[in-house]
Amino acid sequence: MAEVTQLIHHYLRHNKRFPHVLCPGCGHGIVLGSLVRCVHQLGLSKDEVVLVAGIGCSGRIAVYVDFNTVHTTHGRALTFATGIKMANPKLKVIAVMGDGDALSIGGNHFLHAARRNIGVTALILNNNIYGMTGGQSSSTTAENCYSTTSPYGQQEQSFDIVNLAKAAGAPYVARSTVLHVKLLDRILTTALERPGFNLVEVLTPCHTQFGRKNKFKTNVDMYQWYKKNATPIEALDKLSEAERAKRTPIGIFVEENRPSLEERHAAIKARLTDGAPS
Ligand SMILES: Cc1ncc(C[n+]2csc(CCOP(=O)(O)OP(=O)(O)O)c2C)c(N)n1
Ligand code: SF4
Repeated sequence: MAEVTQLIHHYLRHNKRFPHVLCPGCGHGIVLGSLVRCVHQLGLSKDEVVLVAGIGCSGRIAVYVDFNTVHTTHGRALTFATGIKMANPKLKVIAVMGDGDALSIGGNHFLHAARRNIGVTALILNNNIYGMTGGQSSSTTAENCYSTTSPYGQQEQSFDIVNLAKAAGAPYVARSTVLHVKLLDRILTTALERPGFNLVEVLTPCHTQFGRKNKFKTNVDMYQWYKKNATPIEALDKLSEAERAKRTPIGIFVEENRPSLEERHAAIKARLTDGAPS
């Protein structure tokens, strides 16, 4: 059996929820593939991994994989993930969210999970839109882009997820696109290996709800846009200021080590119960 088929049989609930709901050309399946590869490469058992998802098309990932999974409510994936990690710090907890989920309804939870440095990998699938419910603007829809709720162009300024995570104190902050699969595999593997709060943003096309309203004739045009505009941060310095302003930086933005919330909590517990030194 080909290796890819073996991975599918091993990690997906292939006999339950298929055919999947994702549209042709949707980037979410590429992220799912990367997640499976990274877990496999790290040699994690399915029982060690907990995947907590919010709602939306991105939230469907939790339905397809054969890890411990929880499909939670809009904006609350990180709150469930926090509880799970605090209850059993040995588990590898991953929260999968869309941009609408993580930053519109869930924005407050996102900031506080980063600030607390809870040991969770936050994987945000940013397609700049609410995909599943019909293409309403989210807080990452760029100014002047069209959506069902901004038929004359979005008038609000958008969030930059990387900058938000940095400002909130996340010790690992990285971004890729679904076109840059090797980078995606690399940053996701690193995030899964690290303690503390790890933010991985993935730019992923939703041609159905975003692309066709924003002058991308086909879903391939969206992938080509990523190819043209996404630029490794190391290469940005070589560009003129005007060129830099047009690019979307990808790569690792923050990589620091700080004790995670559950580690600090365990240390206090040990001090109070066993008299361990403070
Ligand atoms: C509290 C609450 N409000 C609204 C909804 C409806 N809802 C379901 S999916 C969705 C959009 C999700 O968008 P996003 O998180 O960006 O994920 P995508 O579908 O784009 O992957 C919304 C608004 C809900 N499920 N719960
Ligand atoms: S609506 Fe968008 S996000 Fe949802 S499956 Fe289709 S392309 Fe993907």
